[in-house]
Amino acid sequence: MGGDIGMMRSDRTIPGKFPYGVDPAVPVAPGAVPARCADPVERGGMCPPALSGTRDSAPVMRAAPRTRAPAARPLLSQLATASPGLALLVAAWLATGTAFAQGTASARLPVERIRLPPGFVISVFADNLPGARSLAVGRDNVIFVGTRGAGRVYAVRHDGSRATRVSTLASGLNQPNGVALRDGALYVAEVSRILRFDDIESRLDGDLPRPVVVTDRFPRETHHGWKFIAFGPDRRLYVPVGAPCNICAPDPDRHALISRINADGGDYEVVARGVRNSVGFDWHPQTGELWFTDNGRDWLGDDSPDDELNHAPKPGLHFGFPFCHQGDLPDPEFGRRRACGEFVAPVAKLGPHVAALGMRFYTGSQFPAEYRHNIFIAEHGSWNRSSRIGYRVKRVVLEGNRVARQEVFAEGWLEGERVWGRPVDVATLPDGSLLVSDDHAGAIYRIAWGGR
Ligand SMILES: [Ca+2]
Repeated sequence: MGGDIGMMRSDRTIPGKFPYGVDPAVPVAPGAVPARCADPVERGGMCPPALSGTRDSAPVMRAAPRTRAPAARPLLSQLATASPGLALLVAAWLATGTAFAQGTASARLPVERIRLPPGFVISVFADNLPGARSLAVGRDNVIFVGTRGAGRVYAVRHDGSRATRVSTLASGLNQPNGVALRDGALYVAEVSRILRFDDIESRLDGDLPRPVVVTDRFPRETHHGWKFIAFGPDRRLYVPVGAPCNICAPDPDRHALISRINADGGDYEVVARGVRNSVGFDWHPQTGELWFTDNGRDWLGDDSPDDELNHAPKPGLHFGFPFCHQGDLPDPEFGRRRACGEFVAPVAKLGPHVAALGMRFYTGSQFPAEYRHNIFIAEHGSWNRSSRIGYRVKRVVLEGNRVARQEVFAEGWLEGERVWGRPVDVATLPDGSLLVSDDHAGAIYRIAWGGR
């Protein structure tokens, strides 16, 4: 279906400075709470820890673990008066403490506490990546990494087992969550724009390319406005647009959908409707069909509805939002208008509030044969459940287009109610090892098969 998003905006150079700043064409509303924190759903690692709702009539939730920095800070001004040198030292220590919460020092990320199936090993692949979210694996040992509130896009060069150099390609962007590669160019999704950095992989060591705006016609709402993007087997760019709310009935051609556009921004088309907020999708390596995760609505209790794994074998399907959740749960408000039977049910219920985000088919050959073409799903973890859930990587085993089973593959970022990491995306390296990004610790992990 056509739409005004399809208007071509190629080759317009963005004003602003790259790689160290840009004047976004779409400014954030003045005085607004930083977008990453205004929307409590799937919040990034750098929001305030208090978990009371900001948008919904929310019960007060358990606070996230505090860093030691806030409590100690008032001492600093006293110290600065008494002993400026000591105050500097303490300030440095506090900075380190904050960094632990948001991630810089790999020595302090306790990856040895992550539990994996026997034979697998996990290590810190990269750190010092505040807000690390979506991953795009480039050629020549480069990984591109999007963020949300950090506003940055990183390039991580590596030696196959860990990062050797990290650079910031762009900063000051509006929730640049999505990254995708095609024909040597990097595409970056902000809230309403898609940017393109030409020849990025061959220009990392020289003059970085200035990005051009592929399109700036996506909706500007920041609620669920951050985007995962990926190129499909049809070489078109798939761009989701989340519902601008927890629960509402928005224009079905503008929100709560997955769209696709040509690489030049043209021919906007809605591929799937009734999708509340998908932050991860992939195509089956054999069928070429689209599979995607979708985040369930909030405030229907601790145990419902489930997040979803969906299968879209053809365009034009409707997956239920806002009328029906998890395939069989009518919405208390919108469920009277349409029946669950009118919509495509998920192929798997993934659990309530787990925040299922990045998902990829495993196409490597390093892991044991039974992992081939499984789906790995990154669970960012709950923000408003009285007992936390998620914060792990799940494995989904398929038999044809049916889900045979799902099981936890990697867990340990959640310890009791304490959280030290939040998986966002997964990606397979050419050697078949699996990367997992973490926007809370600001890190990327690598999971490899050690054989045992
Ligand atoms: Ca659904």
